[in-house]
Amino acid sequence: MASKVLIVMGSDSDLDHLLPAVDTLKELGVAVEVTVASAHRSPDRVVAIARAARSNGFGVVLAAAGGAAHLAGVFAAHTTLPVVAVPIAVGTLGGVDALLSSVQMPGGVPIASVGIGSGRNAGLFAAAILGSSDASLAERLDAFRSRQEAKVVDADVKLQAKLAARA
Ligand code: RP5
Repeated sequence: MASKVLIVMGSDSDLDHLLPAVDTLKELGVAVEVTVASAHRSPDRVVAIARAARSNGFGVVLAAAGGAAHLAGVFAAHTTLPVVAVPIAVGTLGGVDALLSSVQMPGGVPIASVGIGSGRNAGLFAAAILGSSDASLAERLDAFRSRQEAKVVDADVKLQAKLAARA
């Protein structure tokens, strides 16, 4: 069963935005690998990685790029694995350019996209995709949601105490 997540970044300068995805996937016990490949600076490398991704055991790809981001779309052109874009904020347009490049793919080779710089959500979404055919991972995702919910409840308890102290 394909159980690994591949994170491909257009530049090593994108890494900080992807670390939350790496950390989240590790927390969920999902194997993840990160590599750099640029659709315009190293197009042959992107094609080679994309074509080998499925046979290398990957089930989902997160493709992060900034500017006129085309990495996710180019990657998806060379694999039928699900590809999720992570638009990165660089330059004068603050990531809106990368977001629109990601969500406005012409018909035929779809990709999904998370929000600008949303590495954590990208990791969670990749886990959800793999979890759709992995009951054990689905259970870990349920446990993650429960921990997350408990933090909200805990925050509310503290908030109520703080407000009561002001009265
Ligand atoms: C994109 O250009 C990369 O994904 C990065 O977000 C942006 C800037 O790259 P560097 O100039 O920092 O290498 O292709």
